[in-house]
Amino acid sequence: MPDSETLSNLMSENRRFEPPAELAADANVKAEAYDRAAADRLAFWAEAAERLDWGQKWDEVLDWSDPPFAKWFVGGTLNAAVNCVDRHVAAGDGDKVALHWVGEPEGDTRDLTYADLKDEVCRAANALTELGVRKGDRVAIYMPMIPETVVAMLACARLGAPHTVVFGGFSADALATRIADCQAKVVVTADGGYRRGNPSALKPAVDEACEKAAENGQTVEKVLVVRRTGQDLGESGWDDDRDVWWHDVVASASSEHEAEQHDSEHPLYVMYTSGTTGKPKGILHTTGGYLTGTAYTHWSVFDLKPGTDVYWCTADVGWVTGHSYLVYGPLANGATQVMYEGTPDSPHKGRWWEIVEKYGVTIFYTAPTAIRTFMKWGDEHPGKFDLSSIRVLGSVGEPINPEAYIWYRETIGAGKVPVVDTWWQTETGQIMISPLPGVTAGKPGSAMKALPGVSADVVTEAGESVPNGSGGYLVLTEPWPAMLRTLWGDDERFKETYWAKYAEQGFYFAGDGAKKDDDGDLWMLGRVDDVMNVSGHRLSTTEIESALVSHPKVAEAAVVGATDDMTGQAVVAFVILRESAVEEADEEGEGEELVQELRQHVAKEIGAIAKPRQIMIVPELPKTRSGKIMRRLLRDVAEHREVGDVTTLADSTVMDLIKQKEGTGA
Ligand code: 6R9
Repeated sequence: MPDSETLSNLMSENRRFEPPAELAADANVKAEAYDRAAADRLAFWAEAAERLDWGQKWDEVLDWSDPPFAKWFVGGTLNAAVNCVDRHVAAGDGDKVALHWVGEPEGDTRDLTYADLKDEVCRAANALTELGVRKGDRVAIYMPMIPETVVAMLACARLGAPHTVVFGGFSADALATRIADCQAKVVVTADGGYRRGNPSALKPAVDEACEKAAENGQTVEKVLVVRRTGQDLGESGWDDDRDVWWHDVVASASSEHEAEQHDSEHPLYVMYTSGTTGKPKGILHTTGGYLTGTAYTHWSVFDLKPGTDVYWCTADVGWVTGHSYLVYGPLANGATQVMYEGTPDSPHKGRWWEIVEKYGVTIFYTAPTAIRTFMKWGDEHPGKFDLSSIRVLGSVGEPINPEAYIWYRETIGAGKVPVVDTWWQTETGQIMISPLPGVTAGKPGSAMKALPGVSADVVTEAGESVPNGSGGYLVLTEPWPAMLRTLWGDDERFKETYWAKYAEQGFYFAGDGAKKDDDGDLWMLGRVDDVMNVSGHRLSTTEIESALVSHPKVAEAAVVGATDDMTGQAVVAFVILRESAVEEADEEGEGEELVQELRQHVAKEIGAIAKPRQIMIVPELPKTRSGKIMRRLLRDVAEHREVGDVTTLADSTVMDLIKQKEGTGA
């Protein structure tokens, strides 16, 4: 839980921003939606589901007879890819641009209309079928931000083969674990993608991952490879029996493909996310409810006008935001959107704003960590471009601090564009708590309140609703359409993680702290468990600790998330070396080389995002008498504070030893 100082700083924020009159007058969703949804929640979601094309209409909106296992739109059938693509073509929007794709190298762009997208998805669906993919099979996707990534996801959805997209920045080990856990038999990848002006390889990591997955009992039968960079394929090269080029098998496939209508509860995808243990959780999303939840919230929260808006979500497809608000929500709504491959500073720090100007982006959705980075880079970069097309700004991934909110509104939004701070999770699938741009008088730093049809509360340890002005745990009190259905292959962990804490009340425990202000509006306060949030990405302390301990020189490790101006939280690790390594480290002069080696090791095991900002080599870790590491004390050290109460430590001198070391191994 955040300290009381943070809380009172937030609570003294009292600026309000009314929605612009014009936007309010023409808004997709008006204030009455809250009352209508409250009066009959299921009727409200049934109406939202009417936004989609169904093969067979459902018999029952929600089956909650076996909680926490929900079934939405029971008996209904639909095809997610048809809803995202074919139906727009059928409705006469085939020539409308679905994706303005922008590659990182300047001038490398492609526009795909809905008709183009339909042809590509059908070809890919035929090619995947040819490669042996059948309904129900799992397909792993490990790709850069290119149109083929979206095509591959939709082709899987079309076939009813759940995809699991693994972020291209993750390591071969992380990919292998995911392939093995969901038993993927096909992997879709690319030779590489562009990052910071250079080609960055992906295929060699897939080769390594396939080998590792095989050791864990999962044989990948086919690897489908998009040629993006044309770079060398690395040592392992090309396996003629296993590897096939996308341009060989997809380009030659037929663009006719008859789509099957799948059951509303048919699995759509598995997305892995960090939990409080070392093993990532495979969040399972299904079809009808997920598509209803993402399409409705994309339309309502961003006030999408599909005929005129140009929407841009900067998230990578490897995260849930890319799934819900780059692929499924926007495409189900027939939006025209921008998709950008590279980093915001390639080749210059105004690249994003140049893209906004070029395509006339009207709705822009990004993360606080990016906003803070732009603040640091200076107003001159956005200042060079015309951003006047923007009419709605969104934020996601972590709490947005009032300073960043105000900068976003002032500098990117010309001091008048509403900012929607959207709270949700991989598990919730859809935005849950957010202002509505045409309804809400926004408060900088507050996600405000649950959307129509969503029920959230802040409760005490005992599950009682806290009064206004108090903080507690964020819970969701009623099921919602895009909710996760279970953890892949682990119903027990699903129940234990999300539903056990408030089993009596039947609440979903989100793992976040929150506070209600005097008006009852919600302020998110970050995770209450051992999950860190670094640049909007979830990382588990345990997972990084396990990675460190897997290094032969490390005996024990403790990881904490320390407050960081730029990334929200940063990873700080405390490491005890094995005896043999201690002597070596001393010889090498305070172990600087070893620290670098350990940082690299974490990058290799998990991915560069997990690399600790700082590693301190310490002689002991602070533990309670029952052997629990007291991370609170380590956080004090990491954040350069006076160390708090040490009386529950088994050995109270440990903190003195650690303090002595502070700064030496950083
Ligand atoms: C969509 C996404 C989920 C965790 C969540 C919370 C944090 C996300 C937030 C926010 C405050 C917001 N979070 N949005 N905190 N305000 N607007 O980020 O999913 O990667 O699963 O992370 O992120 O802590 O529990 P995911």
